[in-house]
Amino acid sequence: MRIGIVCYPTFGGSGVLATELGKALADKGHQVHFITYQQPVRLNEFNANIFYHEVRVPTYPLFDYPPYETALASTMVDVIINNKLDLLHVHYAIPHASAAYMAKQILLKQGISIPVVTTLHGTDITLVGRDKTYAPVVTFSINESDAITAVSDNLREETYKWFKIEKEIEVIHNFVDVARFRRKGIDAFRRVIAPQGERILMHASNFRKIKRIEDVVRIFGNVVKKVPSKLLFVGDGPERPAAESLARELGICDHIRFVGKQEQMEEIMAIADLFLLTSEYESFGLVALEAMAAGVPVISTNAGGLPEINIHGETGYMSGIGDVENMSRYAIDLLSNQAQLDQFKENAKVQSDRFDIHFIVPQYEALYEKCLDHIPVG
Ligand code: GMT
Repeated sequence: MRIGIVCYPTFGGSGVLATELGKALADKGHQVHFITYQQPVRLNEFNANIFYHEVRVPTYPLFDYPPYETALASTMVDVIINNKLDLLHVHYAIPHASAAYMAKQILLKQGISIPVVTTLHGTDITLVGRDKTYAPVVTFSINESDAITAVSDNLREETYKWFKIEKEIEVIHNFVDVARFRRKGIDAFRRVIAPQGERILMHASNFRKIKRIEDVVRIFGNVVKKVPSKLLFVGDGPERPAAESLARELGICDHIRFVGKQEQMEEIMAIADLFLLTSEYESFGLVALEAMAAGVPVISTNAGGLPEINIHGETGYMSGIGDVENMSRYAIDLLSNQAQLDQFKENAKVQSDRFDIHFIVPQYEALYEKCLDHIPVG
């Protein structure tokens, strides 16, 4: 198949998932065309089946807001025609689903019929999409997609709850390339972070409010009093200054490292003992799954789709949103009991196997086939 993939090229989970999906499809012999405004961060290796088309948004003094959606729809039309694409798969509804609808209508006028698959990822539904400024367009363009997928049961329910969706939403859970994440931590790297053999806790995200990273700092503040440990913050975003000043206030700065945005997550995850995800909402929590694949237990909230991946008392623990004391207790107990920690590490790996790339990517391929069967040849 010749597949167009539209996504955000950034470190966010939707872009990561879309890029990994495109790479996996290319490995299976499909021709994959990424259409984005920048090279996706995880698109970092050569593959003869992968093509990248940059969306250029020319500016003009009149434009306070350059019309990205128009540029995207036009680029979609151009790429679809010139590369004879069979199908367009857009990740994150805003504005990708409505741009795809526009492109589809333009192509229909030229006798070309292309199915559009929209994958909902989370905040496009639960946060941004629900805002009434966007909701009518989001509802319309989701309904106009030929197939709709959500990355968790929870996100599917949320979508039906907040939007008037007339079609079936199929759940295709996020995935991880287990083989890539299953590696031994580099000792030299571990020694740099934890020179005295301290435990290593980790959090990785875009540091937005929804992640509640101050809770991560507070949990670590409690843990470090009882267990010699270090905290690695991976990623960056608006809440970083607040986290830093809280760490200073609690007098734990020397034990915390902010390592910024990282591409090789598998290398970083491999040195961690425990992953903390304190979000107010996660449709899925791809980063937690990647941690599990690396054999790292997860202490998380029980928000959104997190209970679909983190098994309480087996792969980690879950608590209510903001329940710092409980999450701290769980972390201290687990890090103080080597046998239990080892068992949880194993359980985390076993659980991540259920979401391995080799099980999930065929689900997308089957959906594409189904869409192509239903579309009349133009
Ligand atoms: O987590 C974020 O804020 C980034 C966001 C995105 O769309 O890039 O992630 C969402 O999609 C991921 C991949 O499907 C999910 O694993 C995340 O849980 C989801 N984030 C939220 O729902 C907050």
